[in-house]
Amino acid sequence: MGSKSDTRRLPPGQYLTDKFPVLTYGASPRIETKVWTFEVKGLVKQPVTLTWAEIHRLPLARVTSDFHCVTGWSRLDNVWEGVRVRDVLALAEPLPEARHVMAFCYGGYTTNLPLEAVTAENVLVAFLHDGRDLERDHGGPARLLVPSRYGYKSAKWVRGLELLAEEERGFWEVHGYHSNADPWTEERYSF
Ligand SMILES: Nc1nc2c(c(=O)[nH]1)N[C@H]1C(S)=C(S)[C@@H](COP(=O)(O)O)O[C@H]1N2
Ligand SMILES: [Mo]
Repeated sequence: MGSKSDTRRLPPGQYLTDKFPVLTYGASPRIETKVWTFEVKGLVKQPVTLTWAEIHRLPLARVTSDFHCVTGWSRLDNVWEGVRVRDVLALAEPLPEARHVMAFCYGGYTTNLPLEAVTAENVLVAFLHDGRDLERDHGGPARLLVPSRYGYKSAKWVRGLELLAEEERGFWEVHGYHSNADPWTEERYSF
């Protein structure tokens, strides 16, 4: 993995920060875990809606990863804990024609990903960051974590996933940000 001063860990055009900036379009929604649910819908055999208690019956997974925002900052060695998206999807049994995913959120934010990107073993519905409950401004009580992509794919206050046959573009992607968003090849903009 290398130390924090190892610049090979920094994708092109990024700079390091030790802070954890908040980057949100609009206000942070407030969702109590009592009413929180996570939904998997679209091209699945068995649509599911999990409560906070139900999703916590899945195995807890821990991922240490670097976070890269397309505006330029990178924060290394974040420790995230939550459940693997692949475990949640397995409950819903995706149909063979499902190829793409739209993540949707409390507050209305959306972001799209290829299905194979969200079934990677380090993609989480994350509840904890650096050992503490996820702060509300960082997406608490739960956010998506997609380490392989720029930060805008890590949807805060995530409310569910819709499985799709064809790609649809999420909030920033419609506004010209790259649909795939690989920081190592600087997939920042697409139009
Ligand atoms: N719901 C929601 N999720 C979001 C955003 C947002 O505006 N709304 N911003 C994205 C962007 S651009 C980034 S870089 C990260 C920032 O996460 P942070 O605020 O925890 O640092 O959240 C992503 N997830
Ligand atoms: Mo971002």
